[in-house]
Amino acid sequence: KKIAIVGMPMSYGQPHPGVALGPDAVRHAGLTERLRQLGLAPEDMGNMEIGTGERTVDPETGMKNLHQVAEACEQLAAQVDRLFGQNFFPLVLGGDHSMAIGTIAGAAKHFRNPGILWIDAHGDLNTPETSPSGNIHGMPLAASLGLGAEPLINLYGSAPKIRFENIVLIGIRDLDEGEKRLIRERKIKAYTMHEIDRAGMKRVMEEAIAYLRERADGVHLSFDLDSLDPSEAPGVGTPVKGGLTFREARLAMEMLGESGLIASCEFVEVNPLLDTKNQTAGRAVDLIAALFERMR
Ligand code: DIR
Ligand code: MN
Ligand code: MN
Ligand code: MN
Repeated sequence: KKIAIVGMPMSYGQPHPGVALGPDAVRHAGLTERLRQLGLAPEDMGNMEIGTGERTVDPETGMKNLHQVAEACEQLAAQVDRLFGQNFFPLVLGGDHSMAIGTIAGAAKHFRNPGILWIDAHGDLNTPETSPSGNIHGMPLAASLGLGAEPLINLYGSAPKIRFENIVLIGIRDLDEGEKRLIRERKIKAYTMHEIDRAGMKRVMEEAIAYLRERADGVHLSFDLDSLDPSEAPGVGTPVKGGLTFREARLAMEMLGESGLIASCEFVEVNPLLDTKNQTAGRAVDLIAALFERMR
């Protein structure tokens, strides 16, 4: 399958300037060259166009830039849908994580039972009611499950896009109260850093892959670079200590590639203005290469 690279310069889901430059930072770190060295011939579709409207806060819900995010995600969903239709493997570069609402909406059209592997320091399971910040990058997984504001959950098809039992979270270590409650009540499969430390990444990935293989007919990988430890990936808006080592993350990508389970992916939250020497984009390239190297 041919890889299609799509840049999504989304920044409306969070407050830090610079995350819209993420896709180009990853290109500058040598993405297409690395994939070509693996014998692949990726096609770069360029960046999506994002509105430039001013930032807003909904007075009733506290949600920030709701309509700007919804509109951009709708466009991305259509692009991902189109690429699947043309038999591409979509590789989407972010941009803040609110974009996942669009990627998942587009990908979900192509599977009866879509699955999600969500690798992140955060759960991104907030709703407008539980969000402490109003930032939509803390809500995309909830929205894909059908929880949250109407314009997000019914975007590019009606809610829900995925089922609670078809998602796995890995690397989480910073959850808000409402997110903890949701994970507990809906029995969401989640591996925190504590569990990765105890069982090891190999075991965690074996379990996650077996779990998703049993349930889903196609899995989307949503990789937030803040899942890595900030010492390896400082260029993110919300770094959290105690994260994945590069080696753990690379092993996860290699095992996923070998599994043949992944149908689409996104690597998000790279912010070159918060980075040192573009190293976070560099790690993104390394991890993308590790995923595809084992896929053939
Ligand atoms: C926090 C931070 N849970 C929120 N979320 C982040 O604002 O909802 N997600 N940083 O990536
Ligand atoms: Mn995230
Ligand atoms: Mn995160
Ligand atoms: Mn985020």
